[in-house]
Amino acid sequence: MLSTDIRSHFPILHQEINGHPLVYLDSGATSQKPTQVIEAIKNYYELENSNVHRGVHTLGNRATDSYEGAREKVRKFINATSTKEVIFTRGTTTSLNTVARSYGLANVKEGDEIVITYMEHHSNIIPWQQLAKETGATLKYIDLEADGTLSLENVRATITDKTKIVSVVYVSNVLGTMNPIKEITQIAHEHGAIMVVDGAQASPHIKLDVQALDCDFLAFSGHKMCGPTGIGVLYGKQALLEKMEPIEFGGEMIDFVGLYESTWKELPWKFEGGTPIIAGAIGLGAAIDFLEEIGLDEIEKHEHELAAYAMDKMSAIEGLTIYGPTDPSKRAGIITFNLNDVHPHDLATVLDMNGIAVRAGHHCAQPLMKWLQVSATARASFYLYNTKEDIDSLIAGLRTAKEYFNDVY
Ligand code: 7TS
Repeated sequence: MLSTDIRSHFPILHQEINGHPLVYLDSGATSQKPTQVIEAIKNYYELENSNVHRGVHTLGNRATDSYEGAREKVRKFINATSTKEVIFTRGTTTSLNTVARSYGLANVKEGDEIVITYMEHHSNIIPWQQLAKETGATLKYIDLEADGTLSLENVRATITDKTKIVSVVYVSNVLGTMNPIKEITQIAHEHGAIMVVDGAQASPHIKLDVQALDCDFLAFSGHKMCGPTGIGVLYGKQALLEKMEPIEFGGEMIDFVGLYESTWKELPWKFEGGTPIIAGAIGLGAAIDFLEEIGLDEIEKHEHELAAYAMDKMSAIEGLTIYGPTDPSKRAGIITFNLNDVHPHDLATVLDMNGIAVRAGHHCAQPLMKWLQVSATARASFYLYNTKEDIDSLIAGLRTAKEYFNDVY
């Protein structure tokens, strides 16, 4: 387990909610922010605030250095070969839409196939639905195994020579399933398709290496990995990005503007129209420093231990159903569950009365809810600052809720 000292870096955790110490188990929605990130953003606004890439005055140069410095931190974090492959976006949603609108519209035509899975977040479904509608392509879903994992047989059975794009979540935000991205990428490539990875729930928890995965695009968000909201990343292989058109046009992304024709800046800036998310990128850079100092391997190990501990304790609660892989080593620190017939919103409300924050609802994964044959679930998601005591509080909260609802349901 990681040291509980880590909690001292997160000011928000040291407060009471409804008369109880806060137990934050909703990092899957967004993580809390350490002082290092808050300070980096404050430092930028207090000492460097200026627009970037204008190169005349000192503050502008400082801001540019910090912004581009953050890009280099991201490059190293995901092991991209060049900063040309690292585009700052608003988050995973924007990154995935950029691939669909730019690469997708130029390369997908009627009769082609786009392949995703039943466990995707809406952000990795709707851009492809729209692309399929506009181009006449077919959207296909890879089916899941009963325990919510993907089998490579099903992957092979779904991807064909007509497939142009395969887009799969690395870690499911509902089931916690960790998917075999490297193997799926290989299968996609054997059929001449490109591989897009939704890394929103992976980047906070596991070491990413785009060269080892060989994926063509990777999308993730800063706010789930200790960084601020409003910043995310689209990684893309340089050869593909070079051929792609921007989807936003205006200042910052241009080289030359004439009356009727314009040319674009080189990568990565041609995809960053308008004043960029400077403070956000700097905050994300600080978050990466923070995570790397602790070590992604250590963080992953910590979460596996918490998940195993929680699953063991939760399985002992009669009437509690856990969805997803039963083997904790096959899942990240995300546990989705229902308690008897109690509506997850009611359950989350009672837990909140006890200071415990969990998410309830469809988790932006309605096709997966349909696959699970439920309308909603409750979800506890862990991060590096959670402890076994947090899990004990959850278990106690669940037992209280069970008693409370015994009379109601
Ligand atoms: N993909 C996955 C797997 C996600 O979990 C999320 C956000 C997104 C994409 C979208 O990320 P965004 O930063 O662009 O919004 N997931 C959740 C969640 O599980 N609860 O709240 C947000």
